[in-house]
Amino acid sequence: MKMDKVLEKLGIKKINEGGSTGTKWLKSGGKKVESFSPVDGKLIASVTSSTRENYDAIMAQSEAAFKEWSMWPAPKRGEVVRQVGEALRKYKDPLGRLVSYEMGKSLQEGWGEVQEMIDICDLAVGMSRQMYGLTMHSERPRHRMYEQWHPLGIVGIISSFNFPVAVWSWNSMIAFICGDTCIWKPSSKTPISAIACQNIIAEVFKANSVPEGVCCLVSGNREIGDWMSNDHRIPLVSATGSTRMGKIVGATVAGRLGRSLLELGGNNSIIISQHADLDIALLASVFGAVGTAGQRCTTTRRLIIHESIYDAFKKKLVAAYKQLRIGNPLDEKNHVGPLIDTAAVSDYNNALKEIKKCGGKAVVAGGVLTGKGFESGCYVKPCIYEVQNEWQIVQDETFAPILYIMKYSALDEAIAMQNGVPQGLSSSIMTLNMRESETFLSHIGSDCGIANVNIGTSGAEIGGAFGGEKETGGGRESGSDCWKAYMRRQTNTMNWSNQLPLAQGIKFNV
Ligand code: UN1
Repeated sequence: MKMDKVLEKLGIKKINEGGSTGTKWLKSGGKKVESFSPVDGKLIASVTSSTRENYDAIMAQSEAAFKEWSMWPAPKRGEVVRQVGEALRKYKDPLGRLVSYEMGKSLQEGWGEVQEMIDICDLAVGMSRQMYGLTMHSERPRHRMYEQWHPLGIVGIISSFNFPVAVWSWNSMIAFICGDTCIWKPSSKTPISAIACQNIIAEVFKANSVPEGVCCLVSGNREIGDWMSNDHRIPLVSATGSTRMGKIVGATVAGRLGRSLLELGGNNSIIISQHADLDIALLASVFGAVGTAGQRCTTTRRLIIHESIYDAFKKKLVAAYKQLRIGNPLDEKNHVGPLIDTAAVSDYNNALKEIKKCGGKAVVAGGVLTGKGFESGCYVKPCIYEVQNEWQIVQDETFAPILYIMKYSALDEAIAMQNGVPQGLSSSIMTLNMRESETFLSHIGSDCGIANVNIGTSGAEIGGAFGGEKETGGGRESGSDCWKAYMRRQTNTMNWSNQLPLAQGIKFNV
């Protein structure tokens, strides 16, 4: 399908207003942001940034909508989300293509991202009938104690470029069934994919007469993130992106004692034991390191390989990297697309310089690709370097396909290396030895939010809670009881006796 057709199908115009309350776009005199594709450097379309005036109008509409929406029974809200899932199935092909073109990930991964949205809709529909509270036994006679979960209000969502549509859906679909309204600030690097989502939502919301203001979009730069973080009308800000951004959002929201849900940087490793199935280990490592051109928070950045298989595995890696096809991600033959922009290419180059300075040895050398098909200047070679875990460059997350490899001799040493970074998102071990895998999964094993056995570090399913510890921010999106993050808990005690017995046996008579 030609990109013009894709854009037309998704209702994208040449210039789009960036602020919406659900089905209505707000006129804005704000700055025009142009979205260029990293695939071929061409302009996709433009979006007009939301002004402060737009933002306040959207917030007011969202507050009004919350009053009505939160009164809809949860299963009815779930029915709307079910229809969003249906609409996403209908638009999976064009939306996946747009994500691939605007962000640069392979078409398979673009479709995969939309599939992740469909999956979260399905999870949310089921959850809309299962948001249980507990009843407790009171210590006082003829008293009933129970807890209820109430909607929170407006949920602010700040999402990053690398999953331009899925991350929003993990938050919004769950927030919707909880009775919350949402205000979404997408990455200014991928604003068109967000407009497309809003158009899909509008179709469903119109058909169901969902109050205007339940699903809002505010496009623009960092300033909007600041407005949201400082805004006491937003009880919960969910932010996905860099640790640097998360520290600012987290501190600002905490400063007003609001809640934040942070899903930040990762520095994920795979331990490859001498007891591993090396074919599985190889595929998982290569997909984990080069998938999305190394721009997932779950990307495999480090391989910690047992000394007895180190050389053999290194050979396999080199051979596999030779097979990688880099190029237009919309061409299904290609494995690796471009980085998001030339600023990301600079970060990649700076990291390579730093690795060399530290004495890192190239196993597969990196470099920027030029020539036919690479005119956007965003294509780089996936590369592999032998390094030391404690080097600062290895401790940092560089959002690029740079894979670090290291040797170990004993499992506890490997686990210490895996844990010896500031981030704590995803981790895995490749082993067929049960003592090793159980050690890795125990509390003396991986310190990450995600720990896998014989699976790579990326590609988590929405059924499990997603997020990590330490500088990854501690938040969890999706997964079993994720709805609790989008609601407030209330404890209720009812006295149906004809006395007032006090708790803890306290006597008080007047
Ligand atoms: C991210 O990069 O922010 O586990 C999310 C994965 C995907 C999500 C990545 N399900 O790789």
